[in-house]
Amino acid sequence: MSTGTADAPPPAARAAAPPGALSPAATPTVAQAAAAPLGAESLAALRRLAVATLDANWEHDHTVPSRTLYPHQWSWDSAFIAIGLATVRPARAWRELRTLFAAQWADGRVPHIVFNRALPAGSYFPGPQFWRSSLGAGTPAVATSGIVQPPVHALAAWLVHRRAPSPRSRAELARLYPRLVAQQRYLTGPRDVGGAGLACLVHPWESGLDNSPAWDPSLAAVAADAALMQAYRRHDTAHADAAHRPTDLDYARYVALVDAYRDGGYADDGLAGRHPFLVECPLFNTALGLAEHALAEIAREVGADPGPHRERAARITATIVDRLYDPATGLFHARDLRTGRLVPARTALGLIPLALPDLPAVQVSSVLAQACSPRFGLAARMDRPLPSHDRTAADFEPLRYWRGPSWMNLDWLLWRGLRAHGRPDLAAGLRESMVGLVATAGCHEYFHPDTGAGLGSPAFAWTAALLLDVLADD
Ligand code: 2M8
Repeated sequence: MSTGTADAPPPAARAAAPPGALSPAATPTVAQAAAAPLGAESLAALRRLAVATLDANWEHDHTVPSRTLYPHQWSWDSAFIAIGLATVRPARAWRELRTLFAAQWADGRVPHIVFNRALPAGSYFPGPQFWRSSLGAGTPAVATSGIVQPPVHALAAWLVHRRAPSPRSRAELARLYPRLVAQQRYLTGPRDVGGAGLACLVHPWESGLDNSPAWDPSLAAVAADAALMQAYRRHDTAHADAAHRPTDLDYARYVALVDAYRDGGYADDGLAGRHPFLVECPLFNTALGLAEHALAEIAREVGADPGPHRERAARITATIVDRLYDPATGLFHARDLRTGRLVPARTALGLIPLALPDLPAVQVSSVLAQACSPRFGLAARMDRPLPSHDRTAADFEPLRYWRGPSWMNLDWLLWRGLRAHGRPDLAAGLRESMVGLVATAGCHEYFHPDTGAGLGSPAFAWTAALLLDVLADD
């Protein structure tokens, strides 16, 4: 989708709220949309659509990812949301981050869900009664989950400040800084199960790419507890097409993993000997490295020493290259700590280390070659959206979430990497594809990787937020 000259507002922007209500059949493909460039008026309409989506999802002190599917506060969603809010409602962006970090545990972990106590039990599964976060040590008064998500918050805080710098935003940064440092200390301390300096995930949900083929072999080794599953009802399949969501077997394993971690009081000591799912993820650890880069900037701004952050950032990048890069595929892969092996699946996770500004040239060029291959189809003029999984793989599924569909946050991370590594041509192509997706389908949770049709929740907050960020970067 080109964003060049003037024309009528895009179809999704003309549709009534909630945005993206067009039926997939009526939605032009990204390739078709590319033939009809967007002008200033259309771009303004798209911005209004995104702001309306964020406003509709605002809930007294945080933004919900989706009113139906995800009605509480999610950790990495809030970071992406804050980045977009900074372009239009900076005070709210800081509020978003403050609310999330008010739920930080004493050990530094930032929980992946902060539950809204005003919602009835059953509005999301697994809810507070299942997580029972008070079983953990040093937990906040509010109910939370006990696992984490990719630490994109330091980057978010830095970008929010840079977008709208003011004495107030400097004060917000200074207040958040020790909390962000504690978050890093948790992830590189108790969570460094492999002992090499990377964070280890104890649940696929911690990756944010819950259902990615990258987790299949490790998840297959987890005993599914069918009896446990029968005691609960899934919430997601009541609001989304079951064929697009993880299978019941996957869910039974997800629940068994939560059960195991919770019954150990969410403690991390001895995880190597007892926990059935332990992986190092390229995206999560890229976020860990990006956080140290951002913390170096924040430290400078608030009068702290940036040096240790720079050193840690360099070490994390070197360790990601050392442990997660496979020269045979030219991509990064997850490492299963229980088998000691790299997981063979070539997913979009393997492209994300490109977002690290200090990624060595060898890996930059091989990841770019893979990104531009038919597996992912990145180009200066994209004819299809970027998929979340290798589209030539036998287990590529265009409709099932994280197993093929296109996601705005993966695009955004890669877009930043392309700019950091001197590829404005490819960055522009990816940006146009992102804008084209929302222009044709609305602020959907994810998109069909061939047609660009909207899938999942139709009014999804990070899609709206990251669109605002890329549009503000004109
Ligand atoms: C999805 O994950 C939740 C569990 O955390 C779910 O499937 O119920 C993922 O897409 C995750 O990345 C995202 O943060 C969350 C809320 O948008 O939804």
